[in-house]
Amino acid sequence: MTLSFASLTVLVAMVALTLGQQEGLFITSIEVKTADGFYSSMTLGFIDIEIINKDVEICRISHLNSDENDFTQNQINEFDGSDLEECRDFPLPGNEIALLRLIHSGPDAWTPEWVRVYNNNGTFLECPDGAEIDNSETHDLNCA
Ligand SMILES: [Ca+2]
Repeated sequence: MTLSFASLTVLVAMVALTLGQQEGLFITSIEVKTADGFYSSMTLGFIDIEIINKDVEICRISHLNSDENDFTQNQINEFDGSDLEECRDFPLPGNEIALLRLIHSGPDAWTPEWVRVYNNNGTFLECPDGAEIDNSETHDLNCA
């Protein structure tokens, strides 16, 4: 079989595009779901998020907050743009998160059901939780 130069060029371009889609990924938004339980909501506490990618680079969001009323029982909150602080456009090579850490501060506990991290391809990694976080506790979540 002989490949024409044109078809070879197309093939190389397709491979490069596919690799580029995996290599050029970065965070565009984060969603959190608060569990469906009477004590799941949080109004007085704060949540920081640290994300470590597979190159062991770290970004941090201090006091996660959107324009909406966040961390309400059985609700999903979305954080994007400047809400994401250091994690805005943070690279996710291979679409992998080595670790996502939640850090609580303040007096009011929160129970997250999951965290989802969206990339510029429009897909997301989901990091399941389900346990209450309070005081100065941290939760180390795996995302897939
Ligand atoms: Ca808010």
